[in-house]
Amino acid sequence: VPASVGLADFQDLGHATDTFAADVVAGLAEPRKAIPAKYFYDAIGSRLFDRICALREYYPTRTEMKLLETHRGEMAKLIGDDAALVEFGGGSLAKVRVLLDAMPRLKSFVAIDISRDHLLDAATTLAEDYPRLQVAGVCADFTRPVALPAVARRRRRVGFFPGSTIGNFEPEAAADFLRTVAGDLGRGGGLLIGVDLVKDTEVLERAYNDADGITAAFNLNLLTRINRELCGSFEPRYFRHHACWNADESRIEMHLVSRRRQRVHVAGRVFLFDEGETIHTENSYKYTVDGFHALAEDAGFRPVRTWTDARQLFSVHYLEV
Ligand code: AVI
Repeated sequence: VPASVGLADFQDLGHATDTFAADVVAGLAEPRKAIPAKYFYDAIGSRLFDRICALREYYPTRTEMKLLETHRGEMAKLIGDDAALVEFGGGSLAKVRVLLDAMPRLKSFVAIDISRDHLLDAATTLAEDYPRLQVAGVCADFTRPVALPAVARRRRRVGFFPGSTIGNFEPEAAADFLRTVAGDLGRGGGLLIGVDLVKDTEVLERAYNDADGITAAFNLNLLTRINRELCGSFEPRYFRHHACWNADESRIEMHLVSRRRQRVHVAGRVFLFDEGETIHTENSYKYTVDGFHALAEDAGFRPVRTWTDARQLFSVHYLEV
């Protein structure tokens, strides 16, 4: 059975694994060990992330969903039926359904994601549920420029980047990414983007330290992935999850803390850990509305409309190239 059954197009640009070994080895060799957060999302990590999104403590998903549901009429008008909608890092593609339900005349949708099987499943199910929509999938690292498939050519393009994934980039990388997206979309294009807001420390820290330990499992799964794919010898039980708010940098940091002094093999190399030493696995930057507008403008976008909830937990922005 071809990979693309039910889909108008499916392309795998092969970005998923080609830099994993090099990035992990380089990151563990740093004086402050760090691994890029994009490597959380193997098949297991993607499923754990879907469970995070359903957690009581993890307010971003629910709040953004509510904003999409409340304002989808206005969003649909800004996107326009003639556009090709392009989702960056769509994961389970649950959120875009809210927009698609409000846009029965939309013709084409492209989902770009790094997790191949997860993308294939989600895009195929979406194509079955929206038979009049041409659905294409591109398995790619969306931080690199992506040549969009035929269904998105010769159309105005509007990007959809929900979930505050922009917060997982360093601010400079976020601006670079937005510039790349502006290039993918082209003149006249738009971008609907979800951005988590700065707020009370307790609310923030609870969202990354859930009582069921799903976020801890998500963080620790990185070690299991390294063991499987890079001949690693991590003992996940000798590490613990740690997440805290860094007010100076306006970000939640996630770390894996070594519970003891230990040595670990990865891809033929040996790495030493002191007790209490950490691997910095993720930053999740939080913005103010003004701070995000400044970033978007710096990257060549014009903020057109911003929606926030009553508690000012989360924001969704429509920007134009
Ligand atoms: C995908 N990204 C926006 C999530 C976040 O909140 O930064 C990833 C995540 N990490 C821990 N929980 C969720």
